[in-house]
Amino acid sequence: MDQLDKLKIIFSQDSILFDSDSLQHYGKDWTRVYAPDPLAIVFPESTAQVKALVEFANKEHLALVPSGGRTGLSGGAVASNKELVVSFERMNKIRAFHPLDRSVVCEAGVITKTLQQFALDNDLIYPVDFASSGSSQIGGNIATNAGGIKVIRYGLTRNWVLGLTVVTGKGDILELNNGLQKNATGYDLRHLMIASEGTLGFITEATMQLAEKPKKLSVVVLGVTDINMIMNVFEAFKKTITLTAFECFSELALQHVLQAQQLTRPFEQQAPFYILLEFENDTDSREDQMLNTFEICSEKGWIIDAVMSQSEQQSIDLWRLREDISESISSLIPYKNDLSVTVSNIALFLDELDQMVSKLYADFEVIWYGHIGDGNLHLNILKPKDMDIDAFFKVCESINHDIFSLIKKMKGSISAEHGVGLIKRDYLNYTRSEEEIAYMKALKNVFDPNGIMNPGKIFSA
Ligand code: 2HG
Ligand code: ZN
Repeated sequence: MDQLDKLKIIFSQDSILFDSDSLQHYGKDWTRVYAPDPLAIVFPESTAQVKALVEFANKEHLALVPSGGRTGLSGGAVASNKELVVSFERMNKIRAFHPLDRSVVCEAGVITKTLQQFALDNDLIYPVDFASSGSSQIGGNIATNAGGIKVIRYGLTRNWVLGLTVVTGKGDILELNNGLQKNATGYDLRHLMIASEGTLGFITEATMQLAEKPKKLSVVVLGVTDINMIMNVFEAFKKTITLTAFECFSELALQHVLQAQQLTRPFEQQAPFYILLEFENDTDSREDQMLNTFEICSEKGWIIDAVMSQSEQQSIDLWRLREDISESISSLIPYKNDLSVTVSNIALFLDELDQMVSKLYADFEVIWYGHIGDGNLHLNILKPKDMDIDAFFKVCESINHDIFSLIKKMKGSISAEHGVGLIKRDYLNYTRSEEEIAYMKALKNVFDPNGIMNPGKIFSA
């Protein structure tokens, strides 16, 4: 009996897929660089089934790849080596809501938007947000510690996880932190699981914290005269208003999004860079403070023009100028960088990176955007139309050393929020020391001694 036949005994026929369309669909994430080649896809419906599956995989030496919404950008959910894909699609129930704790118990496959809507229906918010919230799942968000557009105010996914149920690579079920606010009883394994990309265990359930709803938010888009002015503007606004987002994008990025999404410019005048900021605009004085700061920034020559949302719809439209960039350039085969340094270092970093990019990537179209208020920049290099994909990726990879050395010099990260997966694993040493990587590998061995949990992700199998 082969592994597939044995699997058919554990899982009913409608819980396993192995037709070629499904293998293609579930074997990849948004990276689209690796050819999917999984063995099959299974759809467990409970933690107990995941445990049975992990026990089976250990006996059979079968590699497992967890699969959420597969919106990742680092190859963390790619199965290209006859692994069994474990989809959490059917574990999509919200199991409990505790109003006094403001917490929600979700199965791993709950879609981010569903949780956000559940929170709104209860006059609260789930504040972690990003463009892929309509398809990404809570389990995947936790496994990659997803960031997004509100980190400056609310932090990363990690901040909102009160409890986890995890099936480890050994097949044990761990209930971690049980929704507690306070629990000072030693090592917090919950935090070890967050961002572990399914390499230690699979998250099957999570207790998520919700937050109070802000009264009114307004969105402002500003045109900036020069890349080096962005952080001056940031400092000025950060001091005076409560920012819920501070994002940037270049004129080239704007051009792509306008064309691909049929949107209109925020204002007539072109600027080399734009800032999108969102702030809590709940009193008249807050709006006055925003306007005063805007005037100061204009007088100093940092800003050339601006627009502020006057309605919910206008806020949504302005947000699209930033949020839709990634999708708008996806068909142009971008080589992606997701870089971060401390916010204090970002001005210096932008300056050095700008010089480096104009020299190293002189022949390529480079698209700048990101969560600059968190110190996080997404630098996307577009493939020239007439260049072969492999040759293009080779050139980009050969340039990585220079860019990542700058990151290392500034003690930054080669992957701020997209994870390591397959795409960044060879560069881990630019952000993590040799000793740290050795501890990480030792931990992997404790939780997953047979190396069956998402092998080859974060570091080579
Ligand atoms: C964003 O901030 C996403 O839009 C995607 O993290 C970034 O496409 C990218 O490089
Ligand atoms: Zn991002």
